[in-house]
Amino acid sequence: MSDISRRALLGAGGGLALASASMVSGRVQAASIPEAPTMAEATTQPPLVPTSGVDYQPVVTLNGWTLPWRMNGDWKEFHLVAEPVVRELAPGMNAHLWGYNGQSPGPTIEAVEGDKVRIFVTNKLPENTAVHWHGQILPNGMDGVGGLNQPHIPPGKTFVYEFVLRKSGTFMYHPHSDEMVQMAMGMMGFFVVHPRDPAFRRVDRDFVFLLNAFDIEPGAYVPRVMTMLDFNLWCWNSRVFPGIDPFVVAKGDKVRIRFGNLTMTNHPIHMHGYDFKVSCTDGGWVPENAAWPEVSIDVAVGQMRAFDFVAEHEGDWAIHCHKSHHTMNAMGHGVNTWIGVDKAAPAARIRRLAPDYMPMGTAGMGEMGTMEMPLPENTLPMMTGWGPFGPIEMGGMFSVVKVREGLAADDYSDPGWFDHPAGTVAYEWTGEIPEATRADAPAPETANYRAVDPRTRTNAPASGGHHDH
Ligand SMILES: [Cu+2]
Repeated sequence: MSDISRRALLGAGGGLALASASMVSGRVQAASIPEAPTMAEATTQPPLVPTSGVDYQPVVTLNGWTLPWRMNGDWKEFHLVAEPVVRELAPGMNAHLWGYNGQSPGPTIEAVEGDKVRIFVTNKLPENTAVHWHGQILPNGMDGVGGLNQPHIPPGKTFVYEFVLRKSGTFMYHPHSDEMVQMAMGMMGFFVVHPRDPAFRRVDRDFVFLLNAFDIEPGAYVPRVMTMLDFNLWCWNSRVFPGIDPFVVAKGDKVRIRFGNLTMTNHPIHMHGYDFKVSCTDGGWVPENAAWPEVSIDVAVGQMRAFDFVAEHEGDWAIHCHKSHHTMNAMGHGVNTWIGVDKAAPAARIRRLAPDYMPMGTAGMGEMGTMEMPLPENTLPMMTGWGPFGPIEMGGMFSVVKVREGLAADDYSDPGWFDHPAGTVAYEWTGEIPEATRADAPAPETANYRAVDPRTRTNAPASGGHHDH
């Protein structure tokens, strides 16, 4: 059976499935390896609440899942399988990627400060791999740089990583073998270590995701792996808007959002409606009295950031990368700028040859948000998505923080669109619009300002636009 049909079988019934240990190839005795769970869904899965050991608030992996573990004596054991996967980037587009345990990114590894972790990594890729545990303080031989700290893991083999989690915080894992190709193919995952003290910096909702990017030509399925900067699909956890799930929180919750950047450029992540405090990086916790207030936080390549806020303001608040081409899906860069150009005459002539021809772009590109243009198979519109008031005209790294009164603590289901209180939505002005005052005209008698001429630094009287020298 192919990997995909086997996964489809295991995934029958949806969600989590457990591969029996006998399916694991490699030299390690099957009886000593924990099961390798696999995931069939690209939607956000429920967090795994610990039922023994230290209590913590588990993280919610955006459009992802948490890797189940087993205790073996005092070792917490996990099993990652590096393998080809099919990932839905958004409904209507599947990408043929490499990942872990059925998805890209891989499942989130979650444990507690002081835990002894044993992580089995089985390589089902057609080439070598190795796993680096980004940000962890560990023995040099466990750091996962193929060739430097360990032999690369050949196809078909399983290696074991063992280390003690020396500090709590926000970490990730990714390959350190043929790294450029393997990350361009989607191999990465989140790694959260909770504090030993359950009360330390505790929040009510804790979301995690990785920023990644692919370069997939319209109509294609496999990313171009030699692309350096000009990626065309800007993802959160290998999803693009409108495929990215909302961040659902209850009014009054303490909320943490953590993300790591494994793309090849920086991303200023901006959240509307709130200011927040940067609380943690991949280097550790930011002391509370030193945390900067922000509304956008730039995350450089290879960095992780976490920010905290109290969800006081109800509503549907946009959260997105502030690079505007990162909230677009695959687009042609060779498109001319036509703003202000009258294309009526040439359009009429082109239509004699191509009756469906539509001139576009003379008033901006927003019209693409409403258009259902024929696209190549397996291709997403450049901008799309509908809200309660019309097209949202977004793609890529965009989602919505949905803050609602009275949600149950474990309820992460989409509550639908915000029901605005009467009189709180921007509205159309239908009255008279007076002519704007021109710079050289006298200010109206009702003016409650006065003009200052920067060239003479004299203060002009409110009644006039000229000055005495
Ligand atoms: Cu960006």
